[in-house]
Amino acid sequence: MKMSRSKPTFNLMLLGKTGVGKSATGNTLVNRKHAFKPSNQMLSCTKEPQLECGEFGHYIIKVVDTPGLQDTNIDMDVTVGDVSNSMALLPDGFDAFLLVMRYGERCTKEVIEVISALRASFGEVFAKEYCIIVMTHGENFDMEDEEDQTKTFDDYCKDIEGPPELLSLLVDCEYRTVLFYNKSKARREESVNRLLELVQTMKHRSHRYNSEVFAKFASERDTYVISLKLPQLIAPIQEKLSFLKEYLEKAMEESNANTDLKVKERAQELLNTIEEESKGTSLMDGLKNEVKQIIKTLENLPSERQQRQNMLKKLNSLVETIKNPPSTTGIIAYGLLRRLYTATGCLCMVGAFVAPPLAIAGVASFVAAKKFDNDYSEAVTLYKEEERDYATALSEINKIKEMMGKRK
Ligand SMILES: Nc1nc2c(ncn2[C@@H]2O[C@H](COP(=O)(O)OP(=O)(O)O)[C@@H](O)[C@H]2O)c(=O)[nH]1
Ligand SMILES: [Mg+2]
Repeated sequence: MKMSRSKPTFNLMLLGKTGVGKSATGNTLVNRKHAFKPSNQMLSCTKEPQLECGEFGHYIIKVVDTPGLQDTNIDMDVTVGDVSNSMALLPDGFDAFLLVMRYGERCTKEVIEVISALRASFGEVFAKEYCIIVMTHGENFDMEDEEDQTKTFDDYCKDIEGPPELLSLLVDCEYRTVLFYNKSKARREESVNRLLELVQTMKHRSHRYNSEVFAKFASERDTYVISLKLPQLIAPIQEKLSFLKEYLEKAMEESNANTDLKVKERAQELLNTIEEESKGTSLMDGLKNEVKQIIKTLENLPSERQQRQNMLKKLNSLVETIKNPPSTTGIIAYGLLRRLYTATGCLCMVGAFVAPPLAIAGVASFVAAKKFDNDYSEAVTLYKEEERDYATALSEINKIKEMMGKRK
C-alpha cells in the first residue's frame, strides 16, 4: 500500500493477553480485514510481532501486533525479549501502547500479571504517558446498557470495580479508555476516531517511546524479572552455600591446606554465579555477603587453626589439673616445706654475720620459700575448689572444646 509521506503518522503497539482481540483491533486500525490473523486460527496465530500500516482520513496508522502474553505463568524473560523485538519493528518509537482487554472480562490473576509485567517492562512512563486501555467486544456494553441509556462508557470506566492493580492503572493512565467494535462495520470508525483523539491529547506527542526510553528502564526490568525468578535462582545457590558452611564446620579438624584451596575456588565460583544471576541488582546481596565472608574465613584458616591448637593445649592442661586436685597431705607438706625454707633462710641470715657466704644460702631459701608460698596458695585455692563438682567443671570445659571444634 502506498503511503503519502506528508500525512501525520500514529505508531501504535497492541499489547495484552491472547484472545482478547488484539489482532482484530489491529485490523480495524489499518482498515483491512485480514492484515493480522485472529488467534483462533491456531496455526497462524501471532508468534512474532507483526507490523502493518493503514490510512485513516488524514492520518497514517502503523500498528505492531505482539504475541499474546501467556495466560498463565508469564515468562518475563520471553516477554521482555518479545517487547524488544516489537520495539525494533518501529525504530521511530511509539505514540501509544494499546493495552487490549475484553469488555466484561473478569480481571483475573492473569490479567493482573499482564498489567504488572507491562508496567515493569516499559517503566513508570508506560501507564502515565503512553498507555490507552482498549476494550473490545463493544457491542456487549451496548447490550448491557440497554436498560440505562444514559450511562456512557466513560461513566462505566469511572465506576469500574476490580483489583487495586487495575484501578491504579486506570488512575495512572488518567482513564484513557476506548470501546472497540471490531465486529460492527458501522461503529469501527467511531472506535478509531475516539482512539486517535486520545492519542492526540496525550502530553508526549512530540516524544515517542523508542528503544532509548526502553533502555532507560533496563535495570528496573532486570530487578522485576529476577524478583519473579528469585526462588528458582536461589535454590541451587543455597545448596552450594550449605556445602561451604558444612566444610567450614569441620575445617578445623579434618581439612588441610590443599582442600582449603579447592573449596575456596568453589566459593569464588559461587560468588561469580551470584554476581551474574543478580545482574547488578541488589536482590542477592545477602547471599553475596555470606559467600564473601566464607572466602575470608577460608583465607584465615591456617592462623585460626594454629590459635585453636594453642588454646586446646591450654584447655587440656586445665582439665588435667581439675582431674587431679592436690590432696590434703600434699597441701600440708607444702605448708611444712615453706616453713622449713623460711626458717632455714632466717638461720642463714643470722649466720651470715659470722660467715658472710651464708647470706647467699639465706636469700636462696627465702626465694624458695616465696615460690612455695605461691604454690601453696594456688594449691589451697584448688583444694577449696575441690568442694565444687569437678564433673560439672569438666563438662563445661569439654563444651568449650567442642565449640572450638565447630566454627560459627
Ligand atoms: N464480537 C466481537 N468479537 C471480537 C471483537 N474483537 C475481537 N473479537 C473476536 O475475538 C477473538 C479473538 O480475537 P483476536 O484478535 O484473535 O485476539 P488476540 O489473540 O488478542 O489477537 C476472535 O474470534 C475475534 O474475532 C469484538 O469487538 N467483538
Ligand atoms: Mg493475535
